[in-house]
Amino acid sequence: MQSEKWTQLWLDYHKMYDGKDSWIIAVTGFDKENTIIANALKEFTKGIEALTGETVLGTSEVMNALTFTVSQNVTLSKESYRIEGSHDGILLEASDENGVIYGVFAILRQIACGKKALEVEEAKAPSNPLRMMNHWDNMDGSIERGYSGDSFFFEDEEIVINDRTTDYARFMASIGINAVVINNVNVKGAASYLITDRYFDKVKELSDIFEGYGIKLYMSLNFASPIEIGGLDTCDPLDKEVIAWWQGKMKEVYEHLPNFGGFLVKADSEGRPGPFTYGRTQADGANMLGDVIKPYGGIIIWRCFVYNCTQDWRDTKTDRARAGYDYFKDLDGAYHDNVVLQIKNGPMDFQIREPVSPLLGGLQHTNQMLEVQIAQEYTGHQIDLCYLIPLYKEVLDFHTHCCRGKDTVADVVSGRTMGNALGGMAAVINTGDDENWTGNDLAAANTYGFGRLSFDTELTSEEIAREWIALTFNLPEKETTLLCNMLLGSRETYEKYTSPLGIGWMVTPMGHYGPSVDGYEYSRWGTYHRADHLGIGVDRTDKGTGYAQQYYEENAKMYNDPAACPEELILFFHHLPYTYMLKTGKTLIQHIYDSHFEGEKEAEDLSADWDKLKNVIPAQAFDRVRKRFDLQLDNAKEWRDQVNSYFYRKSGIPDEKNRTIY
Ligand code: GCW
Repeated sequence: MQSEKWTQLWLDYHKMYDGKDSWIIAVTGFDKENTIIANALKEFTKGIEALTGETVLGTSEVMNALTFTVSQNVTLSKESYRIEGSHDGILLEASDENGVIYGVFAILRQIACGKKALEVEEAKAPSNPLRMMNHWDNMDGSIERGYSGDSFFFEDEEIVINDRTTDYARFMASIGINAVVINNVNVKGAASYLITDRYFDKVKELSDIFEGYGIKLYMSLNFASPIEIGGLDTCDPLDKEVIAWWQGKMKEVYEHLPNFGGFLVKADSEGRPGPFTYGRTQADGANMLGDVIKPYGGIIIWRCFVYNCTQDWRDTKTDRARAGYDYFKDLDGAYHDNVVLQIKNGPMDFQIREPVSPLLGGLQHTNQMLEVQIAQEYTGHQIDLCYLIPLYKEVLDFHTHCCRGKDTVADVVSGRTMGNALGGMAAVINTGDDENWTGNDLAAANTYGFGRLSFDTELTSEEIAREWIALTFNLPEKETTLLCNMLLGSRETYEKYTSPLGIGWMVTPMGHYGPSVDGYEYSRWGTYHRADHLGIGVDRTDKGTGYAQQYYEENAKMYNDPAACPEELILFFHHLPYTYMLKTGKTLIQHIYDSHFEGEKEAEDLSADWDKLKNVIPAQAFDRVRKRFDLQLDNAKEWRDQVNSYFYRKSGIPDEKNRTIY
């Protein structure tokens, strides 16, 4: 059963000051009946009243009232806004409805962060055209890699729509999200029927709610639909009958869902069907779907998570990290202009630290989009604290060297590098039907942060953390700084007690929580650390798998040479002896020991810091997080001890500091 109560996350406005004014609203250029405008004004009213105690009287003429003027300004770019407070009130200018709703939330955010209503000021255009959440929600109500309860979109193969749906849409709009994929990329069973009469009415209802907040609804697609729901015996993308089937299907989809955004496709990946079965390329598959959806203005987002998942650990040449680039680089330029390739931030799979995928910017003539994972699959299951925004920032700021100037990942996916219109950022979201939406209350900082960052990639991790704390908890300065520092350091803490130096994995198979050093070492997934009694790490240099050579020269050289390789990634690129001397003057093995002891200690500190916030955090939230810190401590100890014992036993080299290794 879905929970009947839910929190308001970062829209739980706190009274910031006692305002003495009342407000009227004036709208020029926009249609007040438009649902996005109407919703934006509702949000303004609700927010101002809660934040300042001032009343919003609507449009009736009232003497001495302040005016909230919403005005269309077509010279502003798509979805952008300008807000400016003055002694008369606030002016919000935007070129379109989305700009209005983002402007309203910007006003409320600034007040919640300490400005008076009449002091608000900002002009912003979104950094990315697509700012998207990917739900891995299944129609039975479960969520793949979900750690916050069940789906609030699906239950028992039905679509669920209630007040929570609207709140979800409000939250997403408030952070600048304009696209949501409602179902898991692994499309199976009932989910294949989302594009049939069985679900159209409900999907339309959902899509209308989203539309009211400027969000386009997208769905994940089963590439084998022509077989599974169409009764054909093939889904070969070049087969005439298959193409005709898809043409009819798209027509039907858009007759029912006129505002539908398009499809996300996981093909030829981890057992999902795809064009390879028919000897066709990824471009053949993506372009066929792109062509049939084009008349309706839809887009196809095609994932690049394609790799051989039946590897043998004895084979040291096949390298999963290479796969994305190997499969997609040659086809650069072949993809049609309503197709976007969605690329995971790293070449493997959302580990705590990976190099940036060489496909990002490696493709120079193809729409591309960055995929990150807010759901903490490998980063602590929303039990352990792990603020992921610093990781996303590193990826966005990475210089691909794909060209001179404008060569960062942020440049590439925003469209600035190639001048293309389609691209952006997508995240596997971490929400579920738990009362607090994200299991760990502090994990909502990642949900919030991803949206804000996708809208404005210039924001810093700290700015985002401070905003989120102000909006969610409105803490005094000292406590804000404490919590902010807890968030900012948490990713490195997690990295230290799990699998540092870019080695990754070592997690319990299947579940992906807790240590199992050899858990994936002999399996088929291509996820090896290659530790033996002499050393550890994967040789991905020109003498090894050659992965490092997939980067442009500057980066290829840097990664190829252990002395130049950033040490936090050194074992991703190099197989090194335990006696290898790191720049810190420590041997590799000593670093492994120290890092795990330090990480565990830092987890204890985090937990103790949380206790200092007991009096300022609402009791329920405090307790929920408290329980998770206890579990995090167990986890950190377990990781520390398992990893240290394993490497002590393998290497035979004792800890210089003589600490207990079990
Ligand atoms: O990391 C893997 C996950 C799968 C997921 C897959 C993907 C949705 O373990 O659960 O499937 O990535 O990204 O497609």
